[in-house]
Amino acid sequence: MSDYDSVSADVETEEEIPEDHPRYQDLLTRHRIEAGVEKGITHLQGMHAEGRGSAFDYLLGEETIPSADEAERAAAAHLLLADRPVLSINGNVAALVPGEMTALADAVDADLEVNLFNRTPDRIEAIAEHLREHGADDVKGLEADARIPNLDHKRAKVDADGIYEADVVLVPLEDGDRAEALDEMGKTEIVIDLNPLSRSPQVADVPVVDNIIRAVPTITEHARELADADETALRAIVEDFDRERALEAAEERIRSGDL
Ligand code: PTJ
Repeated sequence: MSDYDSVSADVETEEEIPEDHPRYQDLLTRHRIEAGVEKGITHLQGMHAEGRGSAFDYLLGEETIPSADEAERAAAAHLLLADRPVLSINGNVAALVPGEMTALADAVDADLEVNLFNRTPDRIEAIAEHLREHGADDVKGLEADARIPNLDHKRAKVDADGIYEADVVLVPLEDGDRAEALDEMGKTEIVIDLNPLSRSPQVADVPVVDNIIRAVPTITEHARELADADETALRAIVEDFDRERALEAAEERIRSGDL
């Protein structure tokens, strides 16, 4: 029997997951994704994405490695420097960290935009409502009155005054084609993805190789600490960050981690 079997089979609510379980964070993540699917927020493909992420997290030791923390600090600095920062929300992000994304948006004065790979009006509406239930007062993504160039019609839809006009975008768990298309638009792209070899972190200005449930609160913490920093100090953090080194450090940890 695996570490999970005895617990996950009969867990009905989040509160029933024992906090002292050795795989607590992973059980919690899996539970939130299942609940997201049941609520019509998360696409079934989100379960596959979660499984892939979970395997990489296991290999990373299920902790924020030092290079990821540096990336999270650089992400906070970029968001604070931005004129029009936008945080992108898909079905997995909404299920896993709705309140945490709202708190980050508040800390860096960013907009939240629902931006789906498998786009349906019902899921857009359900996710916007879910975010409002978690404290968001203005949710973008419902207008979809602009298109990301070089992507097929459905996957290209964004808000003209949201992602389309943004200078800095946080796109967690993003599809590779869309991450590349946003990069080609010249945006500063922050990607959260547990797989450092995936195309999205490979094209990101700031690849954050960490579980989103740890990454988002950490970026918010850094943003709060840096709230009074001047522009020179923030620019120095951005310039000191080395994206290649961050990707290499994560890959090295995965290949040589002590499990
Ligand atoms: O809600 P939609 O329709 O927009 O669809 C969202 C998914 C995630 C299904 C869609 O964007 C998709 O299929 O994504 P991919 O191509 O599977 O990429 C998801 C990436 O996120 C993979 O590289 C996973 O390793 C990674 N990932 C999964 N869970 C986490 C994660 N990264 C960080 N934290 C996680 N909890």
